[in-house]
Amino acid sequence: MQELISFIKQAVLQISYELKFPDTSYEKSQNHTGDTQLKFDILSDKIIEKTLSQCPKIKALISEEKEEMLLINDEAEFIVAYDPLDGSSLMDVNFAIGSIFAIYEKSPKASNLKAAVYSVYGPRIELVVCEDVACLYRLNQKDEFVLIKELKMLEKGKINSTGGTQKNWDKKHIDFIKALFDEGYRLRYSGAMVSDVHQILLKGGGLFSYPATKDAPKGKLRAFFEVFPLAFIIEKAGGKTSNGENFSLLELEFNDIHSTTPCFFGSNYEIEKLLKAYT
Ligand code: AFP
Repeated sequence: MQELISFIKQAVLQISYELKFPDTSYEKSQNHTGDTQLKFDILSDKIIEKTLSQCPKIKALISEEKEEMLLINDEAEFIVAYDPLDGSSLMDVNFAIGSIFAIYEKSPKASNLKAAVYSVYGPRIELVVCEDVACLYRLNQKDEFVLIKELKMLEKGKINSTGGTQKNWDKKHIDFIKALFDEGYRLRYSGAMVSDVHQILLKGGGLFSYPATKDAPKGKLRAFFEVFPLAFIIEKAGGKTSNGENFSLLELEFNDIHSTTPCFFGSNYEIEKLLKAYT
């Protein structure tokens, strides 16, 4: 696993170099889900594909930017699903964005997740790597990722980060979010899931949610490369997750690699409150 993670670090480092002087324009074509792609989305995808293809441990790659899984080495054991540039619509405003990686053994299923990694390209380059515990690393001047600390969620947080178009929320979500604000929670939402969840993890608590909405009844965020890896990290750090009905996002199963799900990530208090409000 360490060898595989070192390839991910190389790809992250390369993307972080390219981000210093990026082309922030859009391609004329669209991807398979009909999204107009940034040139930088495609560049990040190419960097990750090229770097990870050299890792002998990787059987296949699943990219948010590609319709099909890419087979690399049938004999190898791990499948890496990745979002090359999460929050790319924030590139023009120079907010923090990131890359997310889920490492599955044998086949892509939440129960086969062995590790998850994400990077944050902000004022600093940070990496969270999680096998059994979630560890924060920072890039130093020698281009090395230096371990800073283990990350742990507290029992309860203070921030509330919720996505989706509010006019399309249903009443139970409106009431639940209002109840958190009435209790004193403060709004924190950038529009890059990786940065918003990173904030909750670093502050030790709070809630990130992207609910089912009238226009997106199955949510917006993608299970295999966004939701599962971040749920794995939050739960290993002592937090909780749910889709609004169950006790963990990691219980969910999907056949389509581009499936989406409503999702909630937080500390114990907020997820218990969610389950009482929702069920
Ligand atoms: P992009 O990568 O296309 O910018 O999408 C980002 C994202 O998938 C996730 O990072 C955000 O939490 C979510 O979309 C924001 O969506 P809303 O703009 O609907 O809140």
